[in-house]
Amino acid sequence: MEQTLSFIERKSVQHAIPEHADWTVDRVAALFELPFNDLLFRAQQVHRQHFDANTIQLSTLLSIKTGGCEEDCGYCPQSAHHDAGVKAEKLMALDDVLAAAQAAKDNGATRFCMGAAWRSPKERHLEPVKAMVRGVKAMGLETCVTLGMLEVEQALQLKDAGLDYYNHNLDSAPEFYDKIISTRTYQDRLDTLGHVRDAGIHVCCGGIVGMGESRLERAGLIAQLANLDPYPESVPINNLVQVEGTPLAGTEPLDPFEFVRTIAVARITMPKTMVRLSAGREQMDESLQALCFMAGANSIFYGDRLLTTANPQAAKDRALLARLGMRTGDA
Ligand code: SAM
Ligand code: DTB
Ligand code: SF4
Repeated sequence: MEQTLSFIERKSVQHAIPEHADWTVDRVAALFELPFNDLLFRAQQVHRQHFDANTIQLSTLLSIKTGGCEEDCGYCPQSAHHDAGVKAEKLMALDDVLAAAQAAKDNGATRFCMGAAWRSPKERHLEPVKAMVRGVKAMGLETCVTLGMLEVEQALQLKDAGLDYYNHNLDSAPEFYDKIISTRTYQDRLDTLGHVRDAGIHVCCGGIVGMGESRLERAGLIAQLANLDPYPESVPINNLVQVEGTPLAGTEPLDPFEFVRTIAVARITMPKTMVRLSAGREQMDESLQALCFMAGANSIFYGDRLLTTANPQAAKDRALLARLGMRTGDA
């Protein structure tokens, strides 16, 4: 176990982290077990090798199709299987989406991510979504969509329209997954990620913590992500937003330091990825967010809403970044 190494040995380990390692669950778990300060120190070293540690990338989210989803994801207020008070809506009109993208750009975001509460997009959905991607791209924003499971043909069409990133999360370790979702498998998710990769689209893939999983299961999630070959270009780490009416409401909240550890372990195991401090910031205080930045998070969702739940006000985020002397842009 790494925490039993001497100081000198540990220092040499720090400089010997390979670029594409075989991150066994045990090796990832050993990182989680490090003393907090040692873990953060290592994460900062890795972060500073690859990024400007004072720059944060801003992505704005928009729910282009809200609610009424066929899947039964236990955390999600948009599932038709739960009664979380989210009304099912139709796909948004192009002009409204482009107006939201323009507002996000004017506010300082560099990436615009459009999310749909679908199991997978139907044939009739693809043309309107492609028009949204083309329009957002033409504004000079990076484009991202998250539409559920995707076939390779659909991925190629989105790539053609100018899609930069596809978000599709593994969500949890494989052994925890069945406790959360029954309507699609872990392998379904891996298949979609393969199709996205094959189409030449950047992969945005992460997960949720605070769902009642063990530390070993958090290590299992990170190991899965880090062993994707190549690992994702963007890794959102979500802290469960508990929504009344979803099966996971009432789960014991995660120790905040454990959340910071998860960020640090993602940074160490995926040195060049954008680690996104994602859902859950509204429930965090500013010191905790600052610790997440120290641990290697270099991207946030920026704007007053995530998909259906609240995110910190943009002005509040700007004030926080200013207090920390942090810049925005591509790190
Ligand atoms: N329906 C598509 C799908 O699931 O692939 C795209 C949208 S879905 C809402 C995107 C991601 O949001 C999920 O994979 C999950 O990681 C995250 N998410 C959903 N509800 C959440 C919650 N209550 N707290 C934290 N993350 C959540
Ligand atoms: C991701 O990993 N987190 C975002 C984005 N990808 C699409 C979504 C968070 C959703 C939080 C719950 C909600 O607002 O509905
Ligand atoms: Fe549907 Fe996505 Fe929510 Fe699951 S996470 S219920 S697939 S919108």
